[in-house]
Amino acid sequence: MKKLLLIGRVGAGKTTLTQALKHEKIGYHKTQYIGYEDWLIDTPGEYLENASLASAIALYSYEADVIGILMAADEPYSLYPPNCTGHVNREVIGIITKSHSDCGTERAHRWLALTGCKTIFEVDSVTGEGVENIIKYLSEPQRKPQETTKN
Ligand SMILES: Nc1nc2c(ncn2[C@@H]2O[C@H](COP(=O)(O)OP(=O)(O)OP(=O)(O)O)[C@@H](O)[C@H]2O)c(=O)[nH]1
Ligand SMILES: [Mg+2]
Repeated sequence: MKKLLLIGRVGAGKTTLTQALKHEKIGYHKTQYIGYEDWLIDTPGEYLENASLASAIALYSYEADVIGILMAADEPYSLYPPNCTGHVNREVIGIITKSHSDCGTERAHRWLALTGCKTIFEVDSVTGEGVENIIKYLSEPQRKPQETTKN
């Protein structure tokens, strides 16, 4: 499995997605510190929301193969600056959680696409909908960086 680092604002659904990906019982658990287990790294939302903690996310990204940036379908605004994936030297995927939400996923899709994410998943971690697509993606071999040609 590729190792996945999950980031997103408080309540975006990182821990619930972690539980769903590991086929664990879904239950609320506030993340107080960065949880590093097997192929998943769960982070507290405060690390994304607070500039003084954000550098820890950058450090942990070096431990991961893929960075998953989460956005709940009902989030009122995006925390991610446009083209921010360009700063990351790892594959970055977008994950829309709470996809059952009345708000729909279209707006979250647009915001995640704006960050530069080419691959975007939609999940509902509570019902399990869409979660297998992420597991399948993580099970596939790592994409190799494109070879550069010499002139
Ligand atoms: N229906 C539904 N509820 C969700 C989903 N993801 C998260 N939730 C709910 O949203 C709340 C917050 O989810 P968490 O997984 O704790 O969020 P988090 O991103 O880990 O939050 P922090 O640890 O505070 O950063 C919980 O009550 C979850 O049950 C989802 O995909 N569908
Ligand atoms: Mg959490």
